[in-house]
Amino acid sequence: MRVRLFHHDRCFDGACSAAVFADFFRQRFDANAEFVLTGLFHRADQLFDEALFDGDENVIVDFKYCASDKLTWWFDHHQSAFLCEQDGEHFERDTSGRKFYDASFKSCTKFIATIAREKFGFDPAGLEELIRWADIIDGAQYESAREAVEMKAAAMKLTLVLEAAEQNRSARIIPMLTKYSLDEIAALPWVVECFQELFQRHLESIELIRGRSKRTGNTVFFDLADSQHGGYSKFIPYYLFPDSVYTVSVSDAGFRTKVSVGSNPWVSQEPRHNLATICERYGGGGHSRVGAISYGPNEIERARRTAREIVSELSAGS
Ligand SMILES: [Mn+2]
Repeated sequence: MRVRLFHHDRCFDGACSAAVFADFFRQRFDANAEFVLTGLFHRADQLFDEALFDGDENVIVDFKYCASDKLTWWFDHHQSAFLCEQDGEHFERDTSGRKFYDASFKSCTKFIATIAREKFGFDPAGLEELIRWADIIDGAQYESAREAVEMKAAAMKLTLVLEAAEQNRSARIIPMLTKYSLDEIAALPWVVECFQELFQRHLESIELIRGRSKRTGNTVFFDLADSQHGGYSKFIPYYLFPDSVYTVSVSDAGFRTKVSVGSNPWVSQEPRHNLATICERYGGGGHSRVGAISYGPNEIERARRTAREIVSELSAGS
């Protein structure tokens, strides 16, 4: 059987979700299933091409819903899982019992493992480390900004490699995630080499963000649209400004101009704004504590205008 498996790309949780789903499917449905991995990104002009659903099973994990009858499995935990009302209604009408949504899970990896165990008798033994780290990383549950920025743990090294990766790199890593430990994968020579190069850039990003950040009340803003540092770690601002609450940035991700909106996971007060809701107003989405809006590559001015509006909304009264 051929399984077309779509997953959130450039994302540790997206990679682990694909790996855990494949393990589950092999264990409970077809031990010889062949998986064809396809990474998905959030982008301005996103629409699923139905022709892509060419497997015996077509699966989406850790990514928004697609209202196609060819979709046979779906798992997501993003607040903005439905692009429009019709998508939500299509999901509500589904009677397959194989499409699942729960925004209360910190990682889609843990969500898949939980549903697979409770509803399909899957035994997730051996996947505990993967599930625990997906929850820490997707839920930003690090001890401190320093832990997040220094990237000492193998899972964090792999996150850096996956987030920057070309599609074929995640396709190389995903099949290993359920076979080897994270330490073993992070120690592979090609992974080490890739990590070291990216970590050097990460150190440069820290200095760039330090120099460009402007603070308005509780909100830090920086503009990296003219730099090649679009893939910076979202924890850098809280490492540099530990008492800030929100970060807004504009960056260039090549195929899109991105406005990122985040909140500091280490300040004790719960943020007053739902960032996914704010981003949805501009056509973006995300989770309550982190969101993003994608514009076309030539819409930098529009992205900057949006960023200014969001900075004034978040910093008002602070
Ligand atoms: Mn996720």
